[in-house]
Amino acid sequence: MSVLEYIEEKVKRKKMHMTLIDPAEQEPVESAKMAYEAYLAGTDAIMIGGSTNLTRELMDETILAIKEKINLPVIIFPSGADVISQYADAIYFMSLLNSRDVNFVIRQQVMGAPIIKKIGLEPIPMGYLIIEPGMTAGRVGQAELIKRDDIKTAIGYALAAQYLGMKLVYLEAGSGAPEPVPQEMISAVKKETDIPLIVGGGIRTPQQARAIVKAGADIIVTGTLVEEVSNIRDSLKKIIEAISL
Ligand code: 1GP
Repeated sequence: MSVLEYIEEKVKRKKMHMTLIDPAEQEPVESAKMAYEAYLAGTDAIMIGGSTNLTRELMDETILAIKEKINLPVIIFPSGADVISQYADAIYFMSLLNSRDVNFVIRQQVMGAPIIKKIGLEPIPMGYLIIEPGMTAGRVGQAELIKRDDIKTAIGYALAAQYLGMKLVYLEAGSGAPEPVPQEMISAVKKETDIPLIVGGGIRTPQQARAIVKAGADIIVTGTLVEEVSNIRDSLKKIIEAISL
């Protein structure tokens, strides 16, 4: 089964949780420990990526360390073509649709595609949309941020992603955002589109996670949480329980 099939099958039955690990934040062995705790808490997949200070070597070492410990899908969440590792199970082949910089819309993808083909990695086409405040991803990705109350624009981008053939759409408030993407935007986008909806950025509490899936998100992503809490397993368990209710 491909990783996309795994996702498509799971979202038919339940809300999914993915754990984002930034390899630049800690040593590979520490990243692997975090992934293991997330696995024990019941996360469905590990996403690997970050906006700054990443190298392919660090990606390789981190993914290998994680794969040694757990059997969950490891998906690259790339910042560019230079971080593509052959050791992952899949890569989000994503376009930052609301970037002003063509580099993030298509050029990095043009550079990455032949590498992905050569190493036989599974590409998962995804439309990536950055909503205010966007944080580092918004700045680095030169995003023309979608305003938090501009639901029409969010729907337009999400539908465009679907009509371009992308299999997933991701509403991103930015890692560490003070507030997640507004529920009204999530429910409107879910209502108007037919592809699984991922929501991430600023999700810290079980209450927020629950409100986001109730609004219509199929998959939630948490990253900062696992870096900040003392007990990853307990904290993530509470989030995962909240989205399973
Ligand atoms: C960032 O959406 C992810 O790309 C996760 O955000 O770090 O705020 O959980 P957090």
